[in-house]
This record gives sequence, C-alpha cells and structure tokens, in this order.
Amino acid sequence: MHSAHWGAFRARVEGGRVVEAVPFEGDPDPVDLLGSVADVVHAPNRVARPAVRRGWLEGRSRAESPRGRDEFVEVSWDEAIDLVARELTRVRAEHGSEAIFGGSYGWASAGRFHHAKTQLARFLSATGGYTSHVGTYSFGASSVILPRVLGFDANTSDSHSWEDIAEHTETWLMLGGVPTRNMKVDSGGVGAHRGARGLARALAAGVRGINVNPIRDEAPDGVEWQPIRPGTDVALLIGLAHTLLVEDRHDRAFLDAYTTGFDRFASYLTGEDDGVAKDAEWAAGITGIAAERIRGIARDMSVTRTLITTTWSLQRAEHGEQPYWMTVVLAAMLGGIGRPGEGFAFGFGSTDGIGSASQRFRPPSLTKGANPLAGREIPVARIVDALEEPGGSYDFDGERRTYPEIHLIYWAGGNPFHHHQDLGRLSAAWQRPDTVIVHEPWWTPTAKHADIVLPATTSLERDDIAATSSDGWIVAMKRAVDPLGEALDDAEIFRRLSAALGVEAPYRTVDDALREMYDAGRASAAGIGLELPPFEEFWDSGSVELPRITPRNPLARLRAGEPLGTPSGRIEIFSETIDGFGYDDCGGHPTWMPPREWENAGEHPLHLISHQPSTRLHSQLDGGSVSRAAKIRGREACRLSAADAAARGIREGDIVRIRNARGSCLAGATVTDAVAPGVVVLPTGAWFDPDPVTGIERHGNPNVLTADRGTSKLAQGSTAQTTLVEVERFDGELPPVEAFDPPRIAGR
Ligand SMILES: Nc1nc2c(c(=O)[nH]1)N[C@H]1C(S)=C(S)[C@@H](COP(=O)(O)OP(=O)(O)OC[C@H]3O[C@@H](n4cnc5c(=O)[nH]c(N)nc54)[C@H](O)[C@@H]3O)O[C@H]1N2
Ligand SMILES: Nc1nc2c(c(=O)[nH]1)N[C@H]1C(S)=C(S)[C@@H](COP(=O)(O)OP(=O)(O)OC[C@H]3O[C@@H](n4cnc5c(=O)[nH]c(N)nc54)[C@H](O)[C@@H]3O)O[C@H]1N2
Ligand SMILES: [Mo]
Repeated sequence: MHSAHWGAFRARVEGGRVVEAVPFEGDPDPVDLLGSVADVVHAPNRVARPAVRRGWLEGRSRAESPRGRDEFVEVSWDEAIDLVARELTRVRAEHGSEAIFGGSYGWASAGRFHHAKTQLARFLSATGGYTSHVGTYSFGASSVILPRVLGFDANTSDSHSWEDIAEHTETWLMLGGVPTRNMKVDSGGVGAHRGARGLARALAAGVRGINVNPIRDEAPDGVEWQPIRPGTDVALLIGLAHTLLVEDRHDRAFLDAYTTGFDRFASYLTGEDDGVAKDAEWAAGITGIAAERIRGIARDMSVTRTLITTTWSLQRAEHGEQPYWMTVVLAAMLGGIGRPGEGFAFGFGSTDGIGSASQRFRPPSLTKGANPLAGREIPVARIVDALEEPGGSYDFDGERRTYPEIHLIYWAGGNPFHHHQDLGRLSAAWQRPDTVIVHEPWWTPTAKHADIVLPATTSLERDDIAATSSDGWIVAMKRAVDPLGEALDDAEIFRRLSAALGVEAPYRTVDDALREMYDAGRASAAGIGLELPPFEEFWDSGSVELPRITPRNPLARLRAGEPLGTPSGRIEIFSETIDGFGYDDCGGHPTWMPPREWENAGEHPLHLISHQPSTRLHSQLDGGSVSRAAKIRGREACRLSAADAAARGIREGDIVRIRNARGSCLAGATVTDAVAPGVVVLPTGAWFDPDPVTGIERHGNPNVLTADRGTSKLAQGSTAQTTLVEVERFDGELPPVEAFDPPRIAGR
C-alpha cells in the first residue's frame, strides 16, 4: 500500500523494482498519473551519491564555473555531512542565521513525516533559525486580501459541497472554469478521487454553467463557453455590478445588513468619482465580451440562485487581488452569500478536495518547530528580489520590510527552477549566494544549479503516512523497495547533520515518529467524537477512512448575526485599512488597473497562459511515460487558435519558438478551436533546459517567459498569468533535449 499527491495505490514489485502502481481499490476514480510512477523511481537521472560542484569544492569560485554549468564530484556521505555542517556553522558565525534561506517552497512528497520542507524547517529551527517565506504560489494574493475583506482566508475553506450545488444552484458563473485536470491531485495524497464525479453530478442536476475562460475545454461539455481576454475578469465583474446597480437589481437589504462601503464603491461604478461609468460597454472594451451579453448574464444572475466560483489561477496575475475581491463584492450585491449553493467559492477545479465533505480534525502531520527568526520571512515569490537586493526595503501588507543578506540557500522538497517566474533572472540571481545545498531524488534543474546535492529517497523507499483533512482517508505509505544508490531519507540526512552539529535529533526511530504522529491525529479525531483504530491495526490494514460530514459555509454564521473578523465585522467592500496603506496598486475598493505587461503589447501580442499540467504534478513525473507521451518531438505541446496559427504559418505538429524580451523556449504546436484567438497555452512543468550556446530553452518551460513581479504592494504574490509573447515557427536545426540527462560527474 502506498500513496502520493495523485492518489493511493499498491506498488507491484518484481526483483526489487517497482514495476507498476496499481490503483487503490478504495478509489472510485483513479487517475492516469499512476502510469508514470514506476518509470521515475528507477530512472537513470536519480542522484546516486552525494555530489559537490567542482568549482565550489576547489575554492568556491563562481566566475569560471557558474552554477548550472559546472561538473560535479562525488563524495562520501561522511564527507558531505561534514561539508554541510561546517558551511552552516561558518555562515551563521560570519553573517548570522538570517543569512540562511531555508524557505524551500514546494510540494515534496505526500508523506507527512518525510515531508522534506518540514524536515528542513525543523532542522534549521533547532540549529539557530533561518530566513523563511510566507505565502504560496498557489494563492499568494488572495491569502492576503481575503482576511482583510472577510476576516478569514476562504481559499480552501470548502464552503460549498458538490451536493449543495446540485441541489440549490441555478446559475454557476465559473471564472477560470472547473478543470477536472487539476482534480487529479491534492496535497498530502488522495485516497478517493471525488471532484470530477461531484462536478458531473452537479451539472447533471441541471445547473447552467458559464465557463468564463480563454480556453473552452476547461469545463465539461454542456457548460457554456464565454471566452475572455486573460487578466480582465475584474472588469467583467465590475461591468456586471454596474448593470445590477443601474437596473436596481442588487440586494440592498443584504448590502445594508452585512457589508460596509458599498456607497463608495457605487460611486466608482457610476463614474461619480472619476468620470468613467463602468457600464457594460466599458467592460466590453476591456474583456472582449459583448455588452449585451454582459447585461444578459447580470440579469439572469439577479433572478436565479447564483454561485460565482473563481479558480486560484486568477490571482496569479498582476493586481491578482482584484478579481478575488470583486468576486466577493458581486456575490454580495446578488445577496446569496451564506445560503447553500449561492454566493461565492474559490478553488473549485483547483484541487480534488474542494467541494467534498471534510472532517474538522487535524490529520497526522509533522510540526515545523519554532523558528527563532519568525516574523522576518520574505513573501514567497520575492526570492529573486531578495537575492538581488540584500538590505533593500519593500512593502508588504501594510508593513515596510527589509530583505535579508542571503549567503546560503538550502532547498529540500521544491523546485524553484520549475516554480519561479523569469528563470533567466533567477539563474543570474542564483549565482550570488556563497553556497546552495539541495536534497533531491533526481537531477532536477534545481539540483543541477546547486553546490552540494544530497541524494534523497523517494517515498517508495521508506515508511510514511499520507493524509489530508478533506479526503477522509489516512493511508499507510509502505516501503516497497530499497533506497536507490546511496540515497538517504531527508529525515536521516538531518539526523546526521544534527549529530555533527551537536544537536539532539527530534525523534528516535522513524517507527516511533510515525506512531507519535498517528496518535496525535487519533487524539484530535477523538476530540470530535471519531474513533480511529490503534496504530498497529491501521498499519496492518494499510488505510482507514473517516466518516464524512457536510461542509458548513462559514458565511452562514454571518446571516445568523455573528460578526466577521474584519474591522467592521462585515464584508468589506471598502476597506479603510487597505485604503490607509496608500498603495497605488491596491486601493480601498476593487478597481480595474491595466497590467504593466500590456505596455509591450505591440511587439508581443499574444497572452500566454501557463496553467497546471494534466500529465504530471508540476515538474514531478515529467520524465515518466504519461508526460513524455504527450510531448511533440520531445517538447511540451502548446495550443493556439487556427487564426493565430495561420497568420504565422504554423501547422499542427510544428516546432515553434515562443519568445518575449525575457527569454524564449521551443514547444510543439497544437492548433485548436478550444483556445481563444490572441492566446497561447503552454502548461507548466517541462524541466528547464536552456541551450548552453544559444540560451533558448529547448523543452517548453513557460517560466523563461513569465514576469517576476509582485501582484501588488499588498500581497506581493506571483504573477505568471500576466505574460505577453510572440510565437513563430522554428525552422532551425532542432537542438537535443538534455533536461533529463544528469550533469557531468567527474572522478577526483
Ligand atoms: N508559470 C507558472 N508557474 C507556476 C505556476 C503557474 O500556474 N504558472 N503555479 C505555481 C504553483 S501554484 C506551485 S504550487 C508551484 C509548484 O512548484 P513546486 O512545488 O516546487 O514543484 P514540484 O515539481 O512539485 O517540486 C517538488 C520537488 O520536490 C522533489 N521531491 C519529491 N519528493 C521529495 C522528497 O521526498 N525529498 C526531497 N528532498 N525532494 C522531493 C521533486 O523531485 C521536485 O523536484 O509552481 C508555481 N509555478
Ligand atoms: N494535474 C495537476 N493538477 C494540479 C496541479 C498539477 O501540477 N497537475 N497543481 C496543483 C496546484 S499546486 C494548484 S495551486 C492548483 C492550481 O489551480 P488553478 O490555479 O485553479 O489552475 P490553473 O491550471 O493555473 O488554471 C485554471 C484555469 O484558469 C484559467 N485562466 C487563466 N488565466 C485566466 C484569466 O485571466 N481569466 C479567466 N477567466 N481564466 C483564466 C485557465 O485557462 C485554466 O482553465 O492545481 C493543482 N492541481
Ligand atoms: Mo500551487
């Protein structure tokens, strides 16, 4: 028995090798990604032994042998542990603990004990502290603005169930669609996939869905497709609000009772404050959606029970706070907030668990430990700013903060050369610190850009427990094969490092730690009257399923007279707090602001959407058969409309070069009527593979094109979706893809 972010399975093992991941019989809807598991575990690009970059080993020279191009020298574990321990000690002594950046963002593996990022956090906290990060790439903007507007972070609070929607919703406005592709996964493992079926049931019940999306097939057939110019949803929502207001279709009683600041927002809508009426014609000019269609949707929403859902992706954009805020405001004007099947919700179609009943107990998990440098974190997506500008100051959620001087980067369980934007800029800034240490099972681009690479086991080489609160399953992740090469568990690496630094290890054996973690989850479940079997019983059976409950909409409390945790106790349509920060890029109420990226529209006229990949999880499993089968001549497939393809002489299957001022990459072209003209789609996750001579990324990684700017001074979230590009047919000699080749490893 085993589990992963993409589902539970049984590992079939032959001759000491995993040969197949057989879907867990408790999963009614297992996903295709299991087909890649066996391939990657035994892949030739596993890191076999500890390896140190030659330039670093021979005197830390950066100039002649920059990170990412140098060769590596293999060393023994004893030597590797000694090098890391000494370097951590030196950096702490010379520059203080804040010089160690251990934020280490990333999904790592599903097991809650061997969660690499958490293991790293515990180790660095116990040995003096470190600079960490706050926030996520998933919902960087909204997790800052929602608490200001609602008093809580509604990104993952499942306010609506699939059953609620089936039973109560009549009109469902789906901003960003409801892609089942993203419901293949959930962080911490999926025992039983429920999302795609829940969606199908809701739609079968007769809900009218409107997929507002530059891409058609991001909602099931039968849902109306409403194309939109990327990044303009806030203008659409404002236009809808204007129609509701001027046609007196808004719920004045709800606004009076439960919100604050509507009148100030209304004068923005009518143009009383800036002379521009934000009517349907105004919105049409920005979004590309006809004014009559906008009026029609507003009227329909005002006379039917309406749900507005917004996928997380919409806030991964310049001013990404705004569509979220405006989703709440429009739902407030409709008045259905807090009623089943009405109001707003986030994250439908962003992961499997959203919309499924969840248990309010703390599933088994590992605590991070107390970081002595808590409070000094950097916003997660500002890592390159921090590397470029030590001591520089910046705005964040009402504070003026200062970047630390980073001398050492320590990463375990994440892949910044996958997840960060503008990888050319990251590659340059990444050369600055004295030392980069990475734990990885594979020679990922991040591992290749490190000085010291420590080989980590995959989850199939160790015992662990997978659990999420939404899923209801707790699954034993049993060791199926021996560690490959000299790989060690992340926890074991930190145990050895702790010993070298004279610090006591936080647990005795893994078995003890798993028991302790499980028992804490069991006690938490008992606290709400749920009985979990004792550890042995759970481990022997391999899984346990908790009874399910119906999620409660936290906003139902508002209607019951309970104030929200905002300064006014109400939904803040106008926020005095945010207004008081005086930011030019996030004011007191939702506002349309054209992105800076559009200033280059002349040269780079196409919007790039880099959504999550269907064939893998981020960069994980990219080397597996499922992901590789979907590539075109070894490159990631991009999609564009027939009109844009024809205008550029591009045919199905051609290799194209996608470019802008930040960089360029190769991709295989797919011509489709499912993508709106003016848009090109390239999913994330192809391993970064720059040509050493031309610099062109050869494999189709969109992050060489995306912009590395904060959403605003408020949240400083990442903004990958605000990217303009040009596409051209690539007729040159096709360079080889070397993404999955290990680096040069030299003898000593
Ligand atoms: N352009 C663009 N970029 C994006 C996004 C987008 O929409 N567009 N989305 C963003 C979002 S929402 C996210 S969450 C990020 C995801 O970014 P990441 O979470 O960084 O991506 P992963 O590929 O999951 O990286 C996890 C890494 O951990 C490693 N790993 C797995 N198990 C273990 C283990 O047990 N030990 C160790 N040491 N390592 C392990 C894997 O090999 C992999 O390299 O990407 C972001 N980037
Ligand atoms: N298979 C798989 N599933 C995953 C992941 C994965 O890597 N693989 N990653 C997981 C993670 S970490 C996260 S955070 C979630 C992310 O979940 P999301 O952030 O919701 O997902 P995305 O795939 O980025 O985009 C969702 C939709 O938004 C649309 N969209 C993009 N820009 C705009 C716009 O400006 N306007 C409108 N109206 N629509 C727009 C896209 O066309 C797409 O249909 O997915 C999770 N699920
Ligand atoms: Mo994410």
